[in-house]
Amino acid sequence: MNKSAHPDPFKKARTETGMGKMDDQNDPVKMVLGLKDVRKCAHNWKAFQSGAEPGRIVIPSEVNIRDTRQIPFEVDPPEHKGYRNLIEPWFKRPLEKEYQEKLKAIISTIIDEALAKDTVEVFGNFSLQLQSRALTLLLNIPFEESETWIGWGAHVFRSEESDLDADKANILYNYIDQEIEKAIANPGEDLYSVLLNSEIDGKKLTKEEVKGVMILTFAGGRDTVINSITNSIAYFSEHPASLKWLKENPEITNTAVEELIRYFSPLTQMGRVATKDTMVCEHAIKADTRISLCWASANRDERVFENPNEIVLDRKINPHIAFGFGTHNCLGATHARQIMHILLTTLAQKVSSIDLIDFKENIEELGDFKRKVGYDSITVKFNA
Ligand code: EMZ
Repeated sequence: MNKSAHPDPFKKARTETGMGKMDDQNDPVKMVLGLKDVRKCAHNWKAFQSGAEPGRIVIPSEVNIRDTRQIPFEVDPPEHKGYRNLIEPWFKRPLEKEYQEKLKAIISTIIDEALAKDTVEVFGNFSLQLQSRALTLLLNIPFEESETWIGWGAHVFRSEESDLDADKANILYNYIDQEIEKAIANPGEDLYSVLLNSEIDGKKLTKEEVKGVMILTFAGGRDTVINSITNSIAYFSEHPASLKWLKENPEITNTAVEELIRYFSPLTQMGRVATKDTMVCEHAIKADTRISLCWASANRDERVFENPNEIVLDRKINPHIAFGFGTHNCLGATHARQIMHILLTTLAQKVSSIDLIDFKENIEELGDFKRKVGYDSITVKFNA
């Protein structure tokens, strides 16, 4: 009964020193592991900046495969605020009833398709589809476009050859360039057109800025959402009683979503670059070196969460930071939460049990730490 478990590799380092370390392409990272410390560093954007060289705050670093600055995530205050205020209302649309109805239709269809099949490889033939089809709503573009994105596979930067494949990344960048040109020639109601026609302080966004927002929208919510969906299916396959419980008590669904997201912490960590010599947990941090805010470790902090390594679907106190914390908290969180909410509700309604047939775990290698982030593949049978 532990195939769906995600062990916490950070416990020892977190409790002993509060810090971990890893190398990453010769640009080492000091990892901040405790929840309080992660929050403190995330809050301190003056000492720990996001607006470093594009790609450098991501771990593994994307400096070699990306020149475009992702917006608003690689911009610091005060400029950050102008972008964030502009984009935020669009990313809150998942709170609208009409949006939720459309999302429900997408998710229902996918579950019906899965029920009709003998077995399903969930990572590539369920979660990727769901994420891509749902993204057409967030971008407000025709459903058919999801076929193109599904064709790229689950990772936009990762291929069989490399975790940071420049050729693969270029597929995404060229595609976005093309879509921007199309939206200029033929403006519509989609996110590209909306951004191209927006202004901050009386100045129109440039194509490069629009591209920066779009890369983030495509890349930031891709494997994170796909892993959240896949990991949830794995969990329910081993815990049919939880599925039944949700069906009988739909009022716990919001709490259950937060708990699954805390436990899976689909984004392990995010980096920052120190702007000056400073200290974290009695560790010296030199100017122009990297720290990481390790959300995955913080979310298992035993000083904050009771039984941190258990999934407690109705957990009462859950101040998790799986969507980040502070200025840069996740822009896509509203969309991601809706996906998870509707997924859980619809699974509980339509599926009685899920048989786990075969799986291969996806383990991140982070220096001394090895962390299960999800599955490279997982085959199940859905039972009505
Ligand atoms: C970046 C990042 C954003 C990065 C919130 O996370 O997600 C990663 O998956 C991408 O590779 O470019 O968008």
